[in-house]
Amino acid sequence: MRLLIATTNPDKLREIRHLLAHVPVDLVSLRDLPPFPEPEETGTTFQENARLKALYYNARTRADPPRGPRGSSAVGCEIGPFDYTVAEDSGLVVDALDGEPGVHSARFLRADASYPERFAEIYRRLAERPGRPRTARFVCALAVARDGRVAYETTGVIEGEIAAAPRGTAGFGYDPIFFYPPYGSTLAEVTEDAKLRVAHRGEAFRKLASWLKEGM
Ligand code: ITT
Repeated sequence: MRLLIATTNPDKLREIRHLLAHVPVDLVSLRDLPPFPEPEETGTTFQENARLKALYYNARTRADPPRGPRGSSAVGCEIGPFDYTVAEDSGLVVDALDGEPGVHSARFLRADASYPERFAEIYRRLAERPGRPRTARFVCALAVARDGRVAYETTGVIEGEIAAAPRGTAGFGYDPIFFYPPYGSTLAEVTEDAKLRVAHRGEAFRKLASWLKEGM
């Protein structure tokens, strides 16, 4: 079985390979293919964006791609088809910031902002709202497309708090400011294994692994 993992994010991809290592599938990622134009992530929810990405990349890698207005085929069909196209949309939801950065996590502040700059902006906004709870969560919405339709979808969530200050160098993205109370540390202070046991992407891809195995 060939799966297209439709992400351009190398950190997500490393975690996904780790999570699906025990499933007998060939994983191909967008990083293994010639560059595609990326779809605009216009959804207002993680789930909408996950579906949008899964369907977009599925259409572009089908054996019988939809025809354009002048009969031209969608690009990229020569490197498909895949049995399934798997996309995920994820991000950090901070309650005191009314859910921000949320679906804008990858582009929060500016598309080219560094994570330390983003952390500083989050702390600046939190300081403007003293007394609000520090609760936050990471969400991962996953969608699987096949033959132009969504064949499976699920989500994973991890609940935590915004740390008093960034800590740790493991993981990626917002991990240094995500404090996970049961570990007494941020997700950037634990191993990848420990993170994935409890985190959003771990939950979502373990459910995907069970679904794939049921169909084998
Ligand atoms: P693709 O759309 O190509 O998959 P992306 O990075 O643009 O890559 P998203 O739109 O889903 O993906 O944005 C996800 C962002 O959320 C990611 O870039 C991080 O900033 C943040 N994020 C998601 N999961 C995370 C995690 O496990 N740890 C830390 N930050 C995370």
